[in-house]
Amino acid sequence: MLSSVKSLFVLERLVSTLRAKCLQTENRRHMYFAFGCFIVLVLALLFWSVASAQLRYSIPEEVKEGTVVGNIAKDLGIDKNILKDRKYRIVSSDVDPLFNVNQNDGMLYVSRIIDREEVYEGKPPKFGNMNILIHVLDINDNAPVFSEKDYTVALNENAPLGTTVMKVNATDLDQGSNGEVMYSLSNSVSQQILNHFNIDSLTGAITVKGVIDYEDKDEYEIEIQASDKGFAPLTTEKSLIIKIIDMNDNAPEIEVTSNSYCDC
Ligand SMILES: [Ca+2]
Ligand SMILES: [Ca+2]
Ligand SMILES: [Ca+2]
Ligand SMILES: [Ca+2]
Repeated sequence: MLSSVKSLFVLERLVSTLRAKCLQTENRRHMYFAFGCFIVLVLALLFWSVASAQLRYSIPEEVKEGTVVGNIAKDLGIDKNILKDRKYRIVSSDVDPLFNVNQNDGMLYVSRIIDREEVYEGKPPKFGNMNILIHVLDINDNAPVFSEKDYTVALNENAPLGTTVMKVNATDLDQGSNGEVMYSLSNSVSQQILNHFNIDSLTGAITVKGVIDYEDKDEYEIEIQASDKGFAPLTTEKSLIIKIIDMNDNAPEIEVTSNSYCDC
């Protein structure tokens, strides 16, 4: 594919040479006809060559400005002076382009920090008539985000074991394991909470694990956390408040007081 781009430049030179020779010959009419056919053929070939040419590179997101993406001149197999002579440059629909070509050294550079989560849907930049496909590799730069700012829920005392109290949800913008979320109770929660509640690491469902007694405790505040599965996981914590509803589960207690009275 890249050799076709190189041939583009060779063919251009060949056309120039032939044209010069044609002008010198006496039988110009026939030569012009042959030359015309040749031009059509060459243009078709050029069009095909350019249309099919494509460069591909990969870089991680968030690399600093000035990072080298690739050596365009070398990868096209052309002299970097040609890039300069023909004023090849990156064409982008973006007002603030992500990449630039240095016409002196033929290298493609990062113009500004690239956030994969921001530019993933962007159009590929063009170089002359060529698309350059630059795959921006994900890094784990987003922590999970809970769907709610605060979580508060009411729960009847004596709720059966296994009752789902609430289901929390968090999402993560990163890709693959960097964006997969798992839930847990925070390391800081008390033994009392661990005895009474459980969280499903996959679904975020919080369930009753022990006997809930309003007379024992009427409110729980549980720190839950969502972590991604990145190599260096990122974690977000959130409070869940569970208000226990009193049920009529205690019979009145009759207190009998005996008073001694003497009417004597
Ligand atoms: Ca990012
Ligand atoms: Ca990312
Ligand atoms: Ca992440
Ligand atoms: Ca009770």
